[in-house]
Amino acid sequence: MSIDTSDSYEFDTIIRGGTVATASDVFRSDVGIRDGRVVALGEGLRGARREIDATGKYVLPGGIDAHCHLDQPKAEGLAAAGSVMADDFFSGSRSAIFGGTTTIVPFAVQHRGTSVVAAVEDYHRRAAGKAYCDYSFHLIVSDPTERVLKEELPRLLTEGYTSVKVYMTYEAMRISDRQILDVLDVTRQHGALAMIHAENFECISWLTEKLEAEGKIAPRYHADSRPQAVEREATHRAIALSEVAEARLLIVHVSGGEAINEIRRGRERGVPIFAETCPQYLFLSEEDLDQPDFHGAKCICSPPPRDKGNQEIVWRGIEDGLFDIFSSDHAPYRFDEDGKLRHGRNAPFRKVANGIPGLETRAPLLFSEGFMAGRIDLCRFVALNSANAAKLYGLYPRKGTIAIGADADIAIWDPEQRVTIRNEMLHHNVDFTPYEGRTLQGWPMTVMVRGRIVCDYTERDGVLQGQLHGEAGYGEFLARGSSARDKKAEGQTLEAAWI
Ligand code: DUC
Ligand code: ZN
Ligand code: ZN
Repeated sequence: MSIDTSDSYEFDTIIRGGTVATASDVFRSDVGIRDGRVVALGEGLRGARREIDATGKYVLPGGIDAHCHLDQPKAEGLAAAGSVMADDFFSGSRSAIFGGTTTIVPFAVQHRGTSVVAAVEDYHRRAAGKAYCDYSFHLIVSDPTERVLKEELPRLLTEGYTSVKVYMTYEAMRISDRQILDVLDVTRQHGALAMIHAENFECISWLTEKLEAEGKIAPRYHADSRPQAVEREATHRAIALSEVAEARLLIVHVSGGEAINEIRRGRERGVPIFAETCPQYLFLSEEDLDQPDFHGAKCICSPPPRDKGNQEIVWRGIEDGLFDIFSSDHAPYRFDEDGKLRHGRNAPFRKVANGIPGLETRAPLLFSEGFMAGRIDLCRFVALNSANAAKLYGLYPRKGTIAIGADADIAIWDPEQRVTIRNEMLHHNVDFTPYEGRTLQGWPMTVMVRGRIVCDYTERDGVLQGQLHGEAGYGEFLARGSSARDKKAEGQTLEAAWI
């Protein structure tokens, strides 16, 4: 990097000589940045206070992790009740930037008997002054009262909280089909997007009781309590509800082939369904739940990781456009008494907090095993890593692309870096990563949020050393617009629907 101290310069920064990619194009270009935005693209740009040499590197939009849980207050009736989330906005956003992610969208959660507006206010307090990157909130509605449906949601949806998650399972969070229809009706009217956790609650509780009666309580039985049929049925029902309500719906954390088939069928009927998957469904399997000394609990998440065959099916959905977005579902519980071990090392799987960490490893895993391994091209990587989330959640084109006028949220990836993931190199507050020891090809070496370098890496003796340059509190809250247009015709990708 070089810095010119003279006063007259056209750009604050030029990123020189890299290969720039968006969700639609890959081109050689310098990137000129002024006042936090991209203001020029082209070769031979001159006149910047600071230049970054990106020769041999990929200059990509910063990642958007549109499904992560940070500093969520506890609710009774969840496996996590009593467990404490290890990451707040401070450590969570710090971890995000070191993995090339520059926008995060966690959840403001309404618990039963409380107000959604109050949940949003509480969540703003939790985020204030702490974030290293920009952030927005999805809403979670667990109690869709008349007041919520008629007053709170209409107000919040127009104030920039344009996505609402509902649950079909978890005692404390689930709402009925009728209530889901009510929520979908409100999101449709406001051009917002509903998100759904699709698993059949009755099946899970029936199976869990049966397994417990047979003494099958170890972490590996978590997978048996939530087989694919449980997810398939709920996915089918969720799609039918979306069809009936004529409302767009995103199925979050899709884990395997059976739910995927339902999504394909729904789309063939023209239902406006969007789909998300997560690294755990590409890189973990039910075997990871079967580690000794209760270590399998580290990989308990819902839906559970499936078998290797399903990993391949999920990869196909990554490759062929079935999946619109790729999120971490970061749910940070330490392997200690505050987290996964809250009820001890012999606790039944039912009592173990659900969730795994992944904010920092999400984008590098997809870059390495998707793009570098030749499964997807760079445009598809950008689409899954950031552009589609920006479009779906009303942040595009401010976020999710490198274009004139866009925020200069940029990650400069070095495809030559070979990095073995170790928890000690990560910046979250969780004491493990499920990807420990996995070697990746490529890493985001310099990360910018609105034109400011928030972190970068140097290499010493073959090991990457991360440096934090950003400040907690630099990250801004993003009020969002309404989401991208419907997927109109069957088989149409989000990219095509956007044009
Ligand atoms: N499942 C969820 O639905 N949310 C958080 C983590 C998890 O495993
Ligand atoms: Zn969920
Ligand atoms: Zn989640």
